Amino acid sequence: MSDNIIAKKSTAPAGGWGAVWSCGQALLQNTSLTSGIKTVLKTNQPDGFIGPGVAWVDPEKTTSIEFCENGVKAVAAEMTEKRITESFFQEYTVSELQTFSDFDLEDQGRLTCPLRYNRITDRYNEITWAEAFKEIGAELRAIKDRKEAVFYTSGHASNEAAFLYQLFGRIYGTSNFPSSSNMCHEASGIALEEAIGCGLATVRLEDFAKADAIFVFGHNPGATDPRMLPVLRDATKRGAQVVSFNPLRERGLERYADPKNQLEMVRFGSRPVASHFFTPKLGGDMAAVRGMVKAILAWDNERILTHSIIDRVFIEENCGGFESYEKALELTPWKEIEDQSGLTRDEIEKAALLYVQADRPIITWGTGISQHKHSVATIREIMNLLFIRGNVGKPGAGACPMPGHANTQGIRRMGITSDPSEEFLLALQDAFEFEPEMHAGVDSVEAIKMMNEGKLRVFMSLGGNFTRSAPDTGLTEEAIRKCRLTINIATKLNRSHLMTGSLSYILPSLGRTEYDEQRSGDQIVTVEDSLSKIHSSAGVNPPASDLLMSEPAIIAGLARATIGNKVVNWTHLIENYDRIREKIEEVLPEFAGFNSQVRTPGGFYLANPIADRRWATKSGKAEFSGYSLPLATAAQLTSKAPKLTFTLQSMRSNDQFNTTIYSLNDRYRGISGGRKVVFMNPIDMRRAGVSRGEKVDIGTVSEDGRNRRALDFQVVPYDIPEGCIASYFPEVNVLVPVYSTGDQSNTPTSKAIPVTLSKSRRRG
Ligand SMILES: Nc1nc2c(c(=O)[nH]1)N[C@H]1C(S)=C(S)[C@@H](COP(=O)(O)OP(=O)(O)OC[C@H]3O[C@@H](n4cnc5c(=O)[nH]c(N)nc54)[C@H](O)[C@@H]3O)O[C@H]1N2
Ligand SMILES: Nc1nc2c(c(=O)[nH]1)N[C@H]1C(S)=C(S)[C@@H](COP(=O)(O)OP(=O)(O)OC[C@H]3O[C@@H](n4cnc5c(=O)[nH]c(N)nc54)[C@H](O)[C@@H]3O)O[C@H]1N2
Ligand SMILES: [Mo]
Repeated sequence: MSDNIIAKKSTAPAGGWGAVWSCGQALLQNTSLTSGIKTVLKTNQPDGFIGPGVAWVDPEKTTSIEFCENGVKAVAAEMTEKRITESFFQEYTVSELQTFSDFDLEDQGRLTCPLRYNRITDRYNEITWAEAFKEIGAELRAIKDRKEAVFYTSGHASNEAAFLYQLFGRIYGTSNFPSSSNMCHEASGIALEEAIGCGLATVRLEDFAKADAIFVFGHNPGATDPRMLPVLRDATKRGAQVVSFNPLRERGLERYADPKNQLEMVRFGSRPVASHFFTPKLGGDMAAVRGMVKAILAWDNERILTHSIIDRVFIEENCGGFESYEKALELTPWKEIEDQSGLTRDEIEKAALLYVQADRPIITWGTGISQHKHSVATIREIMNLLFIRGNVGKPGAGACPMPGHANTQGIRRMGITSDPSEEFLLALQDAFEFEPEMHAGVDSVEAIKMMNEGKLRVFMSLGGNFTRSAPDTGLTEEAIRKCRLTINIATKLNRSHLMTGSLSYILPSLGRTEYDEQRSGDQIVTVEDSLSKIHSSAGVNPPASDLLMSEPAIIAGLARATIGNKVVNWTHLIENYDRIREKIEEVLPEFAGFNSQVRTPGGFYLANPIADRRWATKSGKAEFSGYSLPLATAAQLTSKAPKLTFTLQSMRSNDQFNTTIYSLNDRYRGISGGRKVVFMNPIDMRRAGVSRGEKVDIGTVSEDGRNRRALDFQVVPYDIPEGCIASYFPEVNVLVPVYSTGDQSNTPTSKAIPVTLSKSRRRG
């Protein structure tokens, strides 16, 4: 793809013809329109498969085609008619492939056969599955200290695959199970666990229909959760308030045209989505929310309204820590709140009023909240705001983190974590009669550090694109290359596969859209959406190649070759995935009746203890938190640093799914033809002496002496708070320092990177 960037303000609504056109393009690029549409119609339907990459699904609506731009593009990408065969690897060495763009790598099409890297020729060669399993098994067995192996998982994997994967790893003897969740919504799980004893959304889909206010913090559903737009728009239609907290006024929250609404489409109509926009500085949300609570408590004390606006009964009966929280509020002056949030007291009070006027508010949040240093504290503050009016565990109200991958929540439940509960490990021990390693393993960031120190020697990846999704691209690539053995289970070629260890393998798997036939017949797999509903998924297309194996079958093959069939009869399990689900049920009681439930059309909900206000915290109460505001958010550094410093956030366009780039356009933000752009406030542009269209180099303000630079980014003037700038993930991951992570969550601070800008030296 060429790089001729045009930046023009966009006025089109989210969804609408833009979405239809963009989906048509994606289908045509990859496959024929007829077969594409046929498959798309099966996405998220009861007898179909769960779209690759949507965590917010609603297959209950069986009468209408749930239109999801994300889903269509992911399906089109997976259905591509392009194939990579061995001749491709005969043509290019791995070093040559490294000069390909990420888009061009994935654009080669589906992987079709197992591949082994040959260091001498610097090429991948085709091998048989039997060879692959035998060689990898022998290598893994030869490693004495099993804790030197890392099993990474992308949030895309099914429950069945994830469960087998961690089981294999734990029997093998490691506890290193980093995942994409470590870089995504880790902070949400931790904060919710601490606050209410359950790290998941407290609401279900039906609650959104009852809510009279929906607060959307740091989330861009127009691009990243299009399925949420009709829900928000319906809320607006019935008079509910939709309130956005985001440094950017995202198009998808401004206007939306429903591609399913024929009248609207014919008339080129659209409707507003959010009713109110607050634009805090990056990292300023904790201060903003604290200000809201401070205002509400003050109104309550002054008896401004006739009735109490604090639910003291709820607090008394359910909560701990309210007094110390009140002290923390007193100790936070308005000046600090205004400085840090970038919002005025008036604005914050307006938001507070919207909140108290609602009887049933839901607060949702995205990675704009979860990828900061003080994310856990910020989410706890959001919970404080909900608690003061008893807005948790009541219909139509509650908290809802919005993680993105189709099964982020499910893989965690299946045990993909380096620090599982003792209860989980003991249940696993009972069900399979082995002794799992009880010590915590490494998460994604720790894995990078330890691989770099030469302390980890095996990196296996179930999906994902670690070297692009992880922080500090250069350092992460070096880290992977230091490994003795790397194994990638994947559908398409990506850059991570080119970062080879001494020995490297690529194992090609079936995609979600394809039939998965095992000994007992066609199989289904399951995923869990972010509202704790389990959906089954069955492919509808023939596999891209006869040589592909399913993810569960690949894991079983590797496990059998490494640790044999003694502890677990992998061959037996894989013949019929119901047997895997029986084992899941044995380990996780919430899955009682899994195999019959899974065949219920529309899926089934796992129990939500919060609905009955059962708080599984240590104290048995819902806990207020009393953190002080962070000493400085990155945006505040700008005034103190010697050189003009900005806070950079890395975000997504609607035409990418994480590291997979579908096109160089971001139609909602008016960008076409390239992604190396940096969005800036015109006042900051003047300060920095740069003009529209000019190219700049971005450099991280380094704390470890390492030089991190991203070159040649085109400046785009934009409505964004001063001191804050924005660019795209993964292009700017080179700038995200591995040492800068969230307190407790250890998630890279991808939404707050302190950087400086300089004019690019190269011309053109
Ligand atoms: N099309 C598409 N859909 C996707 C994905 C994709 O890559 N492409 N990825 C999937 C995944 S894995 C995930 S986790 C989700 C991610 O979904 P989002 O969380 O919506 O993803 P981002 O694009 O990173 O957007 C972050 C949003 O937060 C805002 N923001 C950044 N920092 C702050 C802050 O400090 N405060 C506030 N209030 N706002 C802030 C940004 O302006 C932006 O609107 O999307 C999922 N869906
Ligand atoms: N700077 C910055 N970094 C970020 C973020 C950010 O906002 N800013 N966001 C973070 C977030 S929220 C996340 S979730 C992570 C994502 O991190 P990852 O999960 O590691 O990355 P993805 O791009 O989702 O992985 C895509 C790859 O998965 C493979 N794949 C797709 N479908 C399948 C399948 O069916 N089976 C198999 N085996 N493989 C498949 C394809 O080969 C594709 O290249 O990135 C994080 N990194
Ligand atoms: Mo994510």
